[in-house]
Amino acid sequence: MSIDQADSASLNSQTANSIHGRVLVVDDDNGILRMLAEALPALNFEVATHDNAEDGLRALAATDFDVILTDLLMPGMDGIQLLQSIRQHDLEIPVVLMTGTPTVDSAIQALEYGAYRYLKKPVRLAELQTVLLGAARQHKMAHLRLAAATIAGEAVVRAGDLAGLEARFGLALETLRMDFQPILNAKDGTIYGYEALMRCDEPSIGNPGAMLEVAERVNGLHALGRAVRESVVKSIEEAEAGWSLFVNLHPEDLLDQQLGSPTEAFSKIADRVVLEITERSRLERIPDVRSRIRALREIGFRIAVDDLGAGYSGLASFAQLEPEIVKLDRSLVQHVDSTQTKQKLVRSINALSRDMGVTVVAEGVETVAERDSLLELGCDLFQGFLFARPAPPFASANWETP
Ligand code: G
Ligand code: MN
Repeated sequence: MSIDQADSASLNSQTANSIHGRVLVVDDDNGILRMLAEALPALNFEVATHDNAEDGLRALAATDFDVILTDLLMPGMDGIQLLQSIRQHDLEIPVVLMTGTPTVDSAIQALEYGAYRYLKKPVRLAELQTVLLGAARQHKMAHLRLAAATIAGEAVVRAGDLAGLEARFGLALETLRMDFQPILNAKDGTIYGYEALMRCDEPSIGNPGAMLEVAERVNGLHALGRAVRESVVKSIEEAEAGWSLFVNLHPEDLLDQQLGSPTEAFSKIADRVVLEITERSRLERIPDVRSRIRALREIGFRIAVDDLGAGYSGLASFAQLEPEIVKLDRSLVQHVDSTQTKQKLVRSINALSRDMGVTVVAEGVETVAERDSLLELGCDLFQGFLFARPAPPFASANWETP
């Protein structure tokens, strides 16, 4: 079966802007295919239907889609096998699985291969609409991130001479403290919160990147993460009640049982904290990212994707994290006032983020021209040397030109 002729004809009469996305539906139940071929265009989705996975794959090879909606149990290739085979060449396209007989095993497999959602049949149309709209937006965001990544440059931090690493790491931990850099509200320049940035007195470990690299080599990432969180807890006493504190997480921290446990003092300040996870990090080594993030969110933490555009990992980290906040990478911010490609991209990211209820932080803002351009493009929050450098807690910031 190919694209339903009647449906594509009726779609062509609509304007391109009103289409949320193109959905590929695969299900061996022709009744469901007919129903969706009629219902989805009415909800402004283009739709192609196939009654087996092999034909679905062929259609996918020939045409771009934004979302795949597939049945789980089908004769021949089933939904999980279809998902697996899609993931061999496309890590981003959202795949929604439907099944009348959900099992724990198939749900686990679905997540493992990066399914977007797992829905129980009969699926209500309103629910399907919400899921498909969310999925189509994720797919658009994936494209924007890819475009952003091509603008971004990568700076790899090296720790230098690695002799005596453990001793140096020990000293770094002992002298660890946090500097804080303000994040300002675009609407009035008041303080929204501060990002905590680690500092230490070990001269050979001059920046957070080097510190993380050393910690990684000596197996000290959990120790470092705990020290950072302890330090933030101490500082929060000096912070005004309305401020949020942004704390950088290493993916490895997600594996530390202490993070989010009721015994850790950090959990008690969860509703004041935004956990930043950088897009540079690889999340695929962390099993069950979604449920770990969900658990943190349930305690009250908010999640931010840091350095958006810098490390397009192609691994759907944005979709996995469903962040409340995104922080545009500095490479998008730098010279944005004079670079049209960046302006277009930032404007699109802001518009899509607004649709998704996501707050956008422009970070690394250094000039008034960049600030004014980003304001006009619709960023919500601002951070950068223009307003304040990272400093011991909690210095004020200049919204107006210093
Ligand atoms: O990756 P992450 O967003 O966590 O990095 C924050 C880093 O960016 C900190 O080391 C901070 O000192 C630095 N930083 C903050 N504002 C600016 C800025 O305006 N310009 C530059 N070059 N770096 C900045
Ligand atoms: Mn950060």
